[in-house]
Amino acid sequence: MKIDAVTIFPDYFAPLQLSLLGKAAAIGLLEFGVHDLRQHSTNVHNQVDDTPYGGGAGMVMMPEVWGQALDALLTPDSDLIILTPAGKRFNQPMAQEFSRASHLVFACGRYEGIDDRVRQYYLSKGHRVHEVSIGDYVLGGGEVASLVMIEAITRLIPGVLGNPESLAEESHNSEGYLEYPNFTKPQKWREISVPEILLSGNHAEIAKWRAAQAIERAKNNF
Ligand code: ABV
Repeated sequence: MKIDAVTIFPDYFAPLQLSLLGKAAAIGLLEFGVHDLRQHSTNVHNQVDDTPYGGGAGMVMMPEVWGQALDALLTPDSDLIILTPAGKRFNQPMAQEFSRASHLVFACGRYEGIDDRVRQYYLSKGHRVHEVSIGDYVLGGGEVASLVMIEAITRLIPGVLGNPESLAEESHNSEGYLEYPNFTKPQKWREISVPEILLSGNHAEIAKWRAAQAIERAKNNF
């Protein structure tokens, strides 16, 4: 999978070289491109934003620079992801969907956002355009949100995760995460023992216990 990010802060993407993602890139499973939006400014001051039509606080990112940057990256195989707090909430099923894509382009805007004609234009040209948010809080820009998405998406690509069995594991809920509490050695730590059932070797009873724990935990999320 090819992943491009367009940003005014390319340094935010340094973590892509670390850990499993860095290794996946090193062996050619992933290919990352990070692009400085300012390189596409035609303005003498390398300006990329301007005041909003209709008035109001903040600045809006100008369509011309985004057009130049995205024209250079998008092909019919691309999915354009525009990070915005107003976007569709990112979740595990979306991560699964995107993990099957061949080219993701992350457009990282600042909070006030990108001139909406950028979205309109690429949509009208037949590109797949997704406005996405990672949660109901406001970030300074889309960079960290993109990193979150990239990590959640790429770990689902065969070969990226160290242990493929952790992906195949049955004990995940619909959002894709383990729902019961986990324990490892030592059997007793600071006077707290691992639940006896987990030492029993009775896999049917263990599965029942874990299911009950999962229900207990789920209650706390509502
Ligand atoms: C993108 N907040 S996604 C750009 N939750 C700026 C802020 C922001 C996003 C999110």
